[in-house]
Amino acid sequence: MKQKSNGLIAVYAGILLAVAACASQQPLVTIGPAKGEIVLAVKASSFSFEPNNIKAYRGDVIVLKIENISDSGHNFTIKDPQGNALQNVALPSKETVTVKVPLSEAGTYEFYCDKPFHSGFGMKGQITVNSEP
Ligand SMILES: [Cu+2]
Repeated sequence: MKQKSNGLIAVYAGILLAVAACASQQPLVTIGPAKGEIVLAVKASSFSFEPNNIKAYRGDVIVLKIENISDSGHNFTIKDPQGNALQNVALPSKETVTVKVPLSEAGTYEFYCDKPFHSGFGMKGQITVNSEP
C-alpha cells in the first residue's frame, strides 16, 4: 500500500515536470516598428504557441497567421493590456487562421488557448508592446 502511493507521487512529479517544460518561455522575437501591418507566422500545437514571447511597437498592426499543426482543435484568445478580449477565434486542426490585432497602446497583450486546461499546459504567450523607439 505504501509503495503504491509512492509510485503515484513519482508519476505526478513527472507530469508536473513535463508541464513546466512545456510552459517555459521561448526566446524573444522582436518585430517592427513598421508604421503599419506586420505579418507573423505562428505555429499552434498541443500545447504551445510558437513564438510565444513577442516584442512589438505601439501603432503597428500585427497580422498573425496561426497554423494549427496538431490533430486537435484549439483557440486563440488575445486580451489588451486592460484584460479586455480583443479576439477569440477557433483554430481548426491543420488549418491556418489569420488574426489581425491593432497594437494601439503600450503594455502587455496576453494570448492563450481558451480550451479547458490548455493554457495551464503552456498554450499561452504575450506580446509586449513598447512606445515608439
Ligand atoms: Cu488548445
